[in-house]
Amino acid sequence: MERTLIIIKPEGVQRGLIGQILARFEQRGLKLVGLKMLQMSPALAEEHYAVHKGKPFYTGLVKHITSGPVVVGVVEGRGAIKMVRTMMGATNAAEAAPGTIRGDFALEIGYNIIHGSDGPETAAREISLFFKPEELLDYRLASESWLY
Ligand code: RTP
Ligand code: MG
Repeated sequence: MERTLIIIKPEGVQRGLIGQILARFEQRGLKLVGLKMLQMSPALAEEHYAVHKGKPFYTGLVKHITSGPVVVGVVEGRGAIKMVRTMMGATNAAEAAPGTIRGDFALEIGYNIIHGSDGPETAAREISLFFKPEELLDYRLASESWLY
């Protein structure tokens, strides 16, 4: 099983999309093993987006992600990293396919609603930035035997 980090960005929280976004992952059969609401500090945001440091959008990105509460979760399932990325849709929401989270709820690259880790190393790093090991739950859903 694979684990990946998701963040419902401030615009997703402000627009009342938390439930709908989490429902998509649950309905697909992915399992939430960690979930919390917080407002990111500039230091945490800079660490999280360190790979983008120096890019023209970096300052605005950090300012935006720290501007209000976010929902941070860890999603588990077979191939969860790629599956979540597919369900998110293209980074530029204007080009995201209908049926994806960005394609259904967003218009702009800078307000694209959701973050998802982009690979196994990134996922491990990002999960450890936001969650202590004891905040991640190891449990089995009754439905799992009907999914796998
Ligand atoms: P994310 O990290 O949020 O899951 O999104 P991503 O992998 O699809 O996109 P990434 O290239 O990692 O960029 C991180 C976030 O920065 C904002 N961005 N703005 N104005 C721009 O050209 C630009 N490029 C990226 C987006 O909000 C993107 O999600
Ligand atoms: Mg990214």
